[in-house]
Amino acid sequence: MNRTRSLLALAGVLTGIAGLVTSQATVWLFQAENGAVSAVADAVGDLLAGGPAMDLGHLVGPVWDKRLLVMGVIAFLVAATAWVGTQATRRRWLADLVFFVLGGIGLVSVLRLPNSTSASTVGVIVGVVTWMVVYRLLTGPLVRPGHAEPATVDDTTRRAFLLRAGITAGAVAVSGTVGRVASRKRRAVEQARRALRLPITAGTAPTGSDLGVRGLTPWRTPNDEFYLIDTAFSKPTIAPRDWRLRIHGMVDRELTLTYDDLVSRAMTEDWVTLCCVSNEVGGDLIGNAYWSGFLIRDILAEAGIQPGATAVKQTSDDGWTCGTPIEALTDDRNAMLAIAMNGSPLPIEHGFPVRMVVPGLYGFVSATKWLVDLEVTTFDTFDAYWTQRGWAEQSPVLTQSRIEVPRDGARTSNGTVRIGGSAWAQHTGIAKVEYQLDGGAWTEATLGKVPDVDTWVQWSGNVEVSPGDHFLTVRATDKTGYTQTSVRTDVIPSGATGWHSIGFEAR
Ligand SMILES: Nc1nc2c(c(=O)[nH]1)N[C@H]1C(S)=C(S)[C@@H](COP(=O)(O)O)O[C@H]1N2
Ligand SMILES: [Mo]
Repeated sequence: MNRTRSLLALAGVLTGIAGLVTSQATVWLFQAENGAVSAVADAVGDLLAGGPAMDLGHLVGPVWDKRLLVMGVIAFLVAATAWVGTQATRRRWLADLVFFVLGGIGLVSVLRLPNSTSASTVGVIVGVVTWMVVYRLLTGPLVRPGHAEPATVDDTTRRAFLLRAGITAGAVAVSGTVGRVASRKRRAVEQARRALRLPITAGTAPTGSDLGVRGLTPWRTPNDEFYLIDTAFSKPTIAPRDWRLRIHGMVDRELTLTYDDLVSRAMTEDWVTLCCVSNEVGGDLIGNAYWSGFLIRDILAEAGIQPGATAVKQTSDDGWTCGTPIEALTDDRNAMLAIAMNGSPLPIEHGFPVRMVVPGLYGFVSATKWLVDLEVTTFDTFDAYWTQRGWAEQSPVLTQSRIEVPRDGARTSNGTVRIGGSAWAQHTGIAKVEYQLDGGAWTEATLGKVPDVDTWVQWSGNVEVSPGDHFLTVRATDKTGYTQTSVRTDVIPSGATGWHSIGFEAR
């Protein structure tokens, strides 16, 4: 009887540890910043710091402070789950309740930290599910269904319990190891990335590209604010020395390039605005950076494009594919194999060590991150990742504009109100932006300076408003003379059309 109680407590402890490990392994695997335990420790630390005379950091230093808190959180969890284990016979429902409450605390702690991603949330969920499953698995042999008393521990129950405990421990060790290895690999690649010494510059934004209107999105998008879109839940981590690019298909000479082969070439640097086809009218899946890389047309010329080829199929290290017309890669635009963004080697999330950047085309048909393979071919031989899923085969960027100031739903002063935003038609160029207050006449906006047609442009203007509700609409005209249609279309299959409008209240 007492022995059963200890086994039940042991089952609880193992359950607790299993959930902690799978949760943390998830966070490592997806390379997120915040694990639940560390986040709860932070939360407890903040609570204590606000409390009376409990400045642990003062006594033991900030690092130990955090370590003590983490150990405290783990100790508390282990004690709680041990106790939950002993309750398995009489109050089975209690376990799930405790798991949900602990999971809830974990979730809140994770979500309050600014740098948490969805992987931190997934980590908490994985932990709670692990608890629920392992708890049932381990306490199963120790409770007699329908009885308030534990099963007596005979050899059969003990063996069943030990077997299940062993399986659990093994699974936990494996998941912990996989997570560790993933995070170590990431750290190693991060280190190799930081150690790179490349002849790259951060570029200088043209004077007047930023119009100085408060609240406008900066003309240059800093790397850590650049939107992120990809299908890779766990980002590929490729050390430069392991990277190879194979160029094959309809070419005279197959090429395989190493990172050193690539960076020994003449570099091209250029401002290019990249945007996503999934960007809704007024959306923010767009960013502008100074890219450093190597002209794809030179590399394709080295391989020798055979007559009849129309497309280059790109494959990423994670298997993602897209197709780009040969023409866009060989005409006078700076389609490049980019290795740096705003003067730093590509961040891992943005495709380190090498990605494609093609001015004028949406990312899903051109901007392959973690690029490893280029096949010169024709469009009819393949369907790329998104094309298989109903999106277009070819997809040039559509002329668009958006209002950034004031924000939709904002309150402004009355009288003269500064307004502004961005407009883009990459590789075509913006000729004119117009805005319209409350459905009145169109007024031409002031445009910021741009280096060429491959970037977005800021626009600004003034409106005179009386107190009350107003709405503001914007439209752009590109350098072909085309003015944005007001007809709203869905983003699928090849990008949204329509004018961006916002409402605001002047007081
Ligand atoms: N390997 C890979 N590359 C990819 C994608 C992807 O899912 N996998 N998404 C593309 C899409 S849809 C866009 S819009 C851009 C986004 O690039 P960013 O995340 O650096 O902003 O990358 C493109 N390259
Ligand atoms: Mo995209």
